[in-house]
Amino acid sequence: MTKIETFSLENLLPYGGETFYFGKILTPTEAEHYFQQLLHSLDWKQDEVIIFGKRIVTKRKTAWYGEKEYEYTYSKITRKAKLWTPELKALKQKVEECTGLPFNSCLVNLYHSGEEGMSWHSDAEAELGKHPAIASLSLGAERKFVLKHRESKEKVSVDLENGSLLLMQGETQRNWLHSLPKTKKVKEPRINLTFRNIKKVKK
Ligand SMILES: O=C(O)CCC(=O)C(=O)O
Ligand SMILES: [Mn+2]
Repeated sequence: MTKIETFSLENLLPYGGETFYFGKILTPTEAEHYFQQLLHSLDWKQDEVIIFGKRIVTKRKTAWYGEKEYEYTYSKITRKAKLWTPELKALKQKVEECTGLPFNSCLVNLYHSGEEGMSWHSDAEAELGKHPAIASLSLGAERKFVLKHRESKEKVSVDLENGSLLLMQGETQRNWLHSLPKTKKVKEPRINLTFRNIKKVKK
């Protein structure tokens, strides 16, 4: 029996991929503890992205960790992973227990408020292999997460609660985009951890 069956989870997507919402896997006390620990201990960087040829420094901060110093490229930036901190290792183990899947790296995002978000994209980098599984753990402010089918444009949304886990797998990255819309309603910060499994190491 897979973990998905054990939790009797239903696929949020009507076709073209598999995305499961596990709900809260951490207690509010654990979620608050990890939020504070990560906020103060991770090596946060502001991303520089190139949009229409212009170099823009995002307000959102990111941190990139793993079991090796993997190089990872997203939005045309390549970064070298730092090695797991004790908190990230503990969270990785928790996420592996819940999903039954292995993860060797994690991209962590810090949104200071609802004024920061992430625009439409998919996590289909070559390093992750053909059908990447991505486990997304949320801490802090509850935010809406939206998936949009590339062809039909059908949308599916889910509210990511404090301490909750979402898993995207199978064909999800190939057929669906996802985003974290900005919102004026949310004033509180949020940390999101996307655990990934790097298959091919860049030479
Ligand atoms: O913050 C989120 O929930 C989404 C993050 C995300 O899509 C990513 O890091 O690739
Ligand atoms: Mn993503």
